[in-house]
Amino acid sequence: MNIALILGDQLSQSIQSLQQLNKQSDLVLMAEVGAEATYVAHHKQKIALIFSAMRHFADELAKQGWQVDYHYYDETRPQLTLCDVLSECVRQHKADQVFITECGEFRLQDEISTTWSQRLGIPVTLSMDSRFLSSKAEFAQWVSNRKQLRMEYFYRDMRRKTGLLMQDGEPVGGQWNFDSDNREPYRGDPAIPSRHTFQRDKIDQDVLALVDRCFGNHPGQLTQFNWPTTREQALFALDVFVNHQLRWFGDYQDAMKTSQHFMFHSLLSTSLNCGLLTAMEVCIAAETAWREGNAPLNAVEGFIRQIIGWREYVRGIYWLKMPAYAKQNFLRNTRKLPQYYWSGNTDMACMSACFQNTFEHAYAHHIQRLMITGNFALLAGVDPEQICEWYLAVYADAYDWVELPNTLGMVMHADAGLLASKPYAASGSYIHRMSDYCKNCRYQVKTSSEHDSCPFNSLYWHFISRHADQFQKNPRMSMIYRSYQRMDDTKKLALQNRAEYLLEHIDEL
Ligand code: FAD
Ligand code: DLZ
Ligand code: SF4
Repeated sequence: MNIALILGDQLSQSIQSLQQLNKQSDLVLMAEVGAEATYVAHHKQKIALIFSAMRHFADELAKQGWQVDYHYYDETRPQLTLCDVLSECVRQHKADQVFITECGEFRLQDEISTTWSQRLGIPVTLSMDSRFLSSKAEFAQWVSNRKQLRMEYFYRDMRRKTGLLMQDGEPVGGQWNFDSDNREPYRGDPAIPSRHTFQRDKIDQDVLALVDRCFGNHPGQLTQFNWPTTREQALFALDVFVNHQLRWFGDYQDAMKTSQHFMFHSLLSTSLNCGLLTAMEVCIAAETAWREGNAPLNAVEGFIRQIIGWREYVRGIYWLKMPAYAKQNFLRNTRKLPQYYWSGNTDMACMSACFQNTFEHAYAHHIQRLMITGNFALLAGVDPEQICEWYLAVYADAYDWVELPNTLGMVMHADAGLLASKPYAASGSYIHRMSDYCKNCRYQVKTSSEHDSCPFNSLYWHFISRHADQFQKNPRMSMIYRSYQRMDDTKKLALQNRAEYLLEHIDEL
């Protein structure tokens, strides 16, 4: 008998390990284990999502005639690892071979490929994860042909490969990228559609109770849990997004508004990343909306770019550069992560709004992650490992392959610009322009060095000044360095004093 171990983020009918089994004679194993649920302090909703989606997927397989051995979380043995459960299963069934689809995180992939076969005493065959459009080998090949890595060129190749938004070998609309039409601030119109509430079945309810009981010390709340936990629900969420929100996605992709946690974003990353949806079907649904006149090209192109461009690109970089990538710290940052990242308690209204979203929903949209909580960590010089751990823990869509390049590379610039040619550092003016947060804040966004000035302002100039060696020759930053050089010395000193005061009292903001 052969066993296929299907992991919590491999919940796809097309998963490779399933194709290698014989339905009549072989066995599918799925296991809820403490080791995976606690290797970082995952948000309660993330654990609930994975356990519930795993249970639903196992039921689906069983209904299709697969023999499934499902290991429920064992409250009496919270330390169990996947390999512990697998070895019990191998022993019990006297299995000949184990099939596993390569996993998303280096941590586990490395452990499986270097130790499991020996530990189990039978061959463990790892197969490629064909759910991604670009395999690790194809990405490495793509990189080897270029002097400079740019996501935009990779994205164009993915458009050619998939045929998405292409006509006769050319991009539809005559250009590859419509970003210049996107990124408006939001002024209250059009109305943001409210999010659909999913009915919770017995499986969901059991899992929510289990997580509440066993992972009560993990961050976040369960009360607003509303993630799709079945493929059917995920397809419904895709349909609602494509037909009711996608048309505004491009225009308001970067906009933020108090109490509007989701804006016009899709919330599909959790379903994509655990396997309930495939990247291609999501993109085809978006393309169809454009072809049928239900969404404009700028929105659809922008959305598809995030998936076949950024999502595939960061995965490529991750596998190309791991494990050394995780240790990079180009800016030599060492500051401890301020305590409000875990408690949510801060007077900075923008940060507080993002923390609220994060803890209530295990979600924040891209600009909240990049330009608020990420930007602050960059300006404050937080140790990349600590901020990476935070992002991996608190978002329901977080897996190392996608979280690490986004945080360490895009946000913290710790990879010396491999992912982003300039740091995404910004002062309070950017936040003021793209949101309404500042009007409810105890800090003043218009000033920089007063006792109540917006912390982002002086910290921004402190960042610019302290990293002049790394960035002043960067052509994309030359304008900002010229502005800084033109600033008079009294102003520079006042900014410096305010920033240093803030850094000394960073936990109290
Ligand atoms: P939408 O805004 O609706 O975008 C559509 C889809 O595009 C997303 O579902 C996602 O699959 C993809 N996408 C968009 N941007 C990116 C990106 N930069 N990288 C990869 N895929 C992207 N995304 C994750 O899926 N998991 C993570 O752990 C994660 N960590 C992040 C950490 C930081 C610091 C930052 C700045 C970004 C991170 N992202 C991560 C990317 C992005 O923020 C999320 O994919 C997005 O917010 C998910 O919400 P959504 O489904 O509503 O996305
Ligand atoms: C994230 C997660 C959690 C919380 N729990 C489990 C689990 O109990 N069993 C399982 O198979 N997978 C889980 N996962 C997802 C894995 O951590 C994920 O497959 C690896 O990190 C590789 O991407
Ligand atoms: Fe954030 Fe500064 Fe605006 Fe307050 S004033 S919300 S801290 S940007």
